[in-house]
Amino acid sequence: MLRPQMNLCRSTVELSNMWKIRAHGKERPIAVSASWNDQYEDLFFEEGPVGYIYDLDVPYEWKDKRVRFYFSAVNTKSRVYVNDDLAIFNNVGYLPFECHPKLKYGSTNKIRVEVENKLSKDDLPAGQMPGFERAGNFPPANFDFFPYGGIIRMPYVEISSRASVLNINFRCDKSVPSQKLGLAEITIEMTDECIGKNIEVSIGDLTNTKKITSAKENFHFEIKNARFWDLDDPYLYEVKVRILSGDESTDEYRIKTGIRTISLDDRHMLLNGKPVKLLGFGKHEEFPVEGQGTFKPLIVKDYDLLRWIGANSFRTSHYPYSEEWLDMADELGFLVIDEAPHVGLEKYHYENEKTVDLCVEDIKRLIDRDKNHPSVIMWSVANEPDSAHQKSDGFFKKLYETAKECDPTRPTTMVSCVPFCEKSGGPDVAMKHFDVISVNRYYGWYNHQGKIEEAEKLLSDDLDSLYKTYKRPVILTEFGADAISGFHANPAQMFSEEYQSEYIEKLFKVANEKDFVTGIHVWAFADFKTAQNVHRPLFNYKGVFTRDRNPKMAAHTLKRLWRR
Ligand code: GCB
Repeated sequence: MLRPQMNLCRSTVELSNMWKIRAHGKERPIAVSASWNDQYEDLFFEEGPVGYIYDLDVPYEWKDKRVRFYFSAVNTKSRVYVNDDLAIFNNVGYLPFECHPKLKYGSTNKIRVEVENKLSKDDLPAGQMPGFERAGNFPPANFDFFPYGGIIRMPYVEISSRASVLNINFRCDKSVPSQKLGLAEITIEMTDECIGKNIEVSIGDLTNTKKITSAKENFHFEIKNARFWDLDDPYLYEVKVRILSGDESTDEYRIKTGIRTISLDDRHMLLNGKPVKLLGFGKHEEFPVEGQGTFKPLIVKDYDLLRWIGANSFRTSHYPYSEEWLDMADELGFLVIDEAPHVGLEKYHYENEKTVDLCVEDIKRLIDRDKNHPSVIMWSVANEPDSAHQKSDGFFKKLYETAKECDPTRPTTMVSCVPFCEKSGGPDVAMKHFDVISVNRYYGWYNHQGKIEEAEKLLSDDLDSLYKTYKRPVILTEFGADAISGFHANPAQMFSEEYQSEYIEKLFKVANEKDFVTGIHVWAFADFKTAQNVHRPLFNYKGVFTRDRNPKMAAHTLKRLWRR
């Protein structure tokens, strides 16, 4: 699936006017792309179903066109109705879906999206298992961020010719950086109406044309003296596809992508054949008032702060972010670990056919959406599952294989916190399936509280033993400490800015000295909203920036450690 585009052959309408929300017997204006929770006080804990209403004028000229409704993300379950006819049901949050509803041309069409965001063990990210009501979070999230709901990302209507490009898959993993040789394999999927017409594909100044004989065509390009996408020179090539009928183009689609290779040796991740160390954060895509949504100034601001602090990477913890995030990473030269919305997985999910299928579908849809971004260097199929449970072995093997089938060109990981947050007890049984060993460790915070020196030793031994066991590159995907901005203590004590700063500096240095540690991500980039429980005074305060993006002491410390 391609996202909608405005170009010489396609028109795209952003459904960005105020929508109406129908909830609690009232109809009120509501903004998309943002969550409903913080827009009205009485919707803060709303789980739906609520109705989103939009009147769309559909010109008569669209009648002979391909009209596609594209929802960038709706959290979490939704049914789209057009003029009261069900057009699609979607149960995957954070990822796009599309439909081609029956329309009334030359008339106003009523769009209604029924959205439900009730946490349950059958949906992902997962709700808490029954039995946790007394001691658990409210809302009952089996994860540590606020379960925001609504049409969180922009919906579009795209109008194109019936002879249209449907998908583009760009691969360049066979390229040879040392010879500056770019080898690109481009697969184009099209509607059947394209068959018999011509297709023209170009990259840079190379162009190839052929007659379309099937709905899928492959192209190979050899780009001599290629300019490789790299952290210091994130050069993007334009790939342009045109469907031609005689001299006229009936459709066109352009993507910007980069030529680069990602590979591994037994200690490092290699970008264009050279070891690269990931320095950065796990973060969240959320902000006051908008909740989870696409707030473009925030994206710009966060990249500016990532640059300021000297980071080169981040993980889209714990769900896929807006596509705009990846566009910017491509353009600015950041490396992204792209994570599926799989947090809170446990035994129930491994044993239940429906949740297994849902996870497989998430992975396929994540990779389909993000496969052409050079910034995406690795897939993460889950964060902190109960990977000590025996059943997680087969489950994660399946997710690993799914990711590899969809994309053999990128490494795949699973982020483990075993043995610290396991439910089942015992060692991790699923990590062995993955290309990179990613672990979250909180020595000096959740265990050995307040004792940074002990934490240094424990972390060091732990990392060494992981490498000894797996002989693969290791990423410390999370370590961190809460600090409430303005809390100070001498000597450093938990929750003070001093403690967070000292903890991050000392543990960073421990991990940084080990050459098999190919990445170090601090948890977290900024403070964020989460569900209520006694450990969280309104927010998770592990950000090195406050929720409104002001630096804490630890941010200055990292800037000193990271800026080259
Ligand atoms: C973790 C989780 C993350 C939490 C963090 C914390 O291990 O992956 O979602 O927010 O710890 O602060 O406890």
